[in-house]
Amino acid sequence: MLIPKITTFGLILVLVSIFLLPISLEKDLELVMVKEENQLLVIDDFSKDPNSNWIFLNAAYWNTNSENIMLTEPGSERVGVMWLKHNVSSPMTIEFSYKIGGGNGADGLIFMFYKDWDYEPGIGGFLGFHCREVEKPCPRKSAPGYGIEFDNYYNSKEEYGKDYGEGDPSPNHIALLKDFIGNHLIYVNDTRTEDDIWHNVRLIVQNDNITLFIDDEKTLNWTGIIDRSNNHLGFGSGIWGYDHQHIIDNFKLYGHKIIINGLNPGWKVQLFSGDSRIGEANVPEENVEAIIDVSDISAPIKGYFKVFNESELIFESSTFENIWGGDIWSLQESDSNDSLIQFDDSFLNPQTIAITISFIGIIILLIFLAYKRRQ
Ligand SMILES: [Ca+2]
Ligand SMILES: [Ca+2]
Repeated sequence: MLIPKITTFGLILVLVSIFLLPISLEKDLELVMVKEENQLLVIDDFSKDPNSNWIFLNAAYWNTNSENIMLTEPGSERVGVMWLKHNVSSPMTIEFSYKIGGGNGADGLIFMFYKDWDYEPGIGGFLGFHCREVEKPCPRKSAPGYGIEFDNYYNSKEEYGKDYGEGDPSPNHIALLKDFIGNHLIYVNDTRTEDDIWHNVRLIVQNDNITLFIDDEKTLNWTGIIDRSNNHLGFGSGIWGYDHQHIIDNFKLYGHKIIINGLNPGWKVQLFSGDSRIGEANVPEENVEAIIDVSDISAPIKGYFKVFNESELIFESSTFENIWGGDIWSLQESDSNDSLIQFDDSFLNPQTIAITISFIGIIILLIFLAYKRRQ
């Protein structure tokens, strides 16, 4: 009577394991959101040697004590320029802080972008934006590109050079320049050009719009066709006879799109910060990625993702501290699901239990069969 009981017991174990296996397989399809890369992102507070990211020219140097960049300091007839080593021609957001002052005036600093860097930076009121024809002849558009200038000294048309044309609009102005130091596409008169106080800049360069915030206040807004044929960015500053300090710090460069791949056509991704949904995108037909526009959101974003298939929420990520425009994220199955035989998690997981029970059941059946044959 014992033998049928053993057989039944073995069979029950095998059946139980057959029920448990699908549960364990379903658990295996756990998803995770993983950050792949961000090729655009540059964050530099200048606390570490910046020479890996930047090229420094003339008077510009890394101030190791105050951990910032001195573009120009008191002296005469100086220019300081720094260039980011990698090229950028896409829409972007730039942030930095600056402080100008401490001396008896002049000349200002400039953030340059989509710019040609193949020239000798001009001193004084030229801010290193292009060459200075006083030293040697150079054509007006020898180093085309854009600049956001913080100009604290009035230069007349004559001072900029007769051939060039335009002069400064006022002694203190913040302006968007193109190609030439006297070509102000748009400007505002503003005393934050030499008040010896730190200010925070956020510059948003979109496809056809440039918006400048200073201390979170919208200061310039310009719309038009933007020439992206040059791809360098950096800073310049010049002094002539006066001697302000021109210092920058806390540089950030990031993009306007977050790409999430590993999805299916027709799915949808939402980006949340706290309880508020700050971005959303659908996966187009015959595609596997969603692109969320975050161009008007200051980064880094502390937030999380929700992924929906055609009808329902299928995944919600944990909260990430640092989501940046330009990030590429990927929805993936979590690592521990590649093989059925994987015991590294816990011996109590359903998959392990199912395999173990099944194994015991088969052993019992084999013992029973061997026993029967010997009889
Ligand atoms: Ca000037
Ligand atoms: Ca100017």
